[in-house]
Amino acid sequence: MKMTLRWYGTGHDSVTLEQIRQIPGVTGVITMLYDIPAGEVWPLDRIQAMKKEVEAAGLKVEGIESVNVHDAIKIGSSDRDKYIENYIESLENLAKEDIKTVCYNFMPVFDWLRTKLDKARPDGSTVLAYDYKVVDGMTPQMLFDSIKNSSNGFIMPGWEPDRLDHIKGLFEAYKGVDEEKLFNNLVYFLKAIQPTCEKHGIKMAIHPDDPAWPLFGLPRIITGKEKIERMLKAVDAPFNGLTFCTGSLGTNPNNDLPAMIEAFGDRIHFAHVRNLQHFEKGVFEEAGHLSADGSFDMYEIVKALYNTGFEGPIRPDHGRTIWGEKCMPGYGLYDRALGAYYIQGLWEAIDKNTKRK
Ligand code: DNO
Repeated sequence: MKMTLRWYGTGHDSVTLEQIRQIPGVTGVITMLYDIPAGEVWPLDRIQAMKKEVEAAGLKVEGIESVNVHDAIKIGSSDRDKYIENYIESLENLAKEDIKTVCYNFMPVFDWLRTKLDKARPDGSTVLAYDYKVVDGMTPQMLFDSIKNSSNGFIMPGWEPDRLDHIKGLFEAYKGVDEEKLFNNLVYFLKAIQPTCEKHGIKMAIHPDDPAWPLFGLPRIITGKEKIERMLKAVDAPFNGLTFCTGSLGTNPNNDLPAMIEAFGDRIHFAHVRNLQHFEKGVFEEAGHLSADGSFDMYEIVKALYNTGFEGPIRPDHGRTIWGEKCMPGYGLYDRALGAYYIQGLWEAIDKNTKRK
């Protein structure tokens, strides 16, 4: 595995490349061109400049999170091919710079959802939290507003203002898009980009839906073992893979994370490793990465990744906000650095133990 940290780019992130470089074992970043709206081509010169900046700091661009998919593709509207062509051009430009792991998601209208971005933990840290009762009592617009107002002034990924402007129209446009239709639109998209991905060795890593169930009547299709297996089989080629995100799939306590990792095996192209604490069904909050701080067995998760021979990028995910840091909720330096350290500690112990047997 290659240990990485997600980085939003100069001007968007409170964390610098120089700080990331000082976390032992972290050799690369997962980044994106944050200001390019979904559907537009990523210009080659912008990719080159971003890569140059990362490499000047002694790090590597290990992958992109995310090249976002335009809603026309998810809806399957008549103009989708134009957006697919743009997507292919972005992939080609990335491949020219040898950037070949691409994370994306296929969630309608919005991306991940939490109902509170600054929930206090008993230790005084704050975390992102979810409570189904809050979601039930709010409209999507209210949720957008509450996320915007509690993000410390940062633009949260997946909640960019250009989405806010279109939310009503988007809900209209998704009418008639049920689970089956969304799935077929994903397959159409994957088949269309397949030749480009295979030509350049690009690994597409779909991100699971977070939380792993439908919201506001919108379908969600990357939520559990059977559905993911169906997706992997529908376009059964190595390029079509997964971002294994423990924090997203783990929102549903019935998802057996280590078993899923073993089942998906080499179709996992990218790993997000973090911990959640579950309370009642549909009520959870994010925790420190340490097993004892939450509900997941992080040792079993890392061991399962190790056992599949995972060689791709891995990153700690949403951290707690600790030690007075002023940062984008979930994406501060301190707790993610602790997470990176911990995951590497588990990996080292598993590796030595395996080799000595
Ligand atoms: C949130 C992230 C998501 C993720 C996208 C991938 O913190 O986990 O925004 O990056 O869903 O496309």
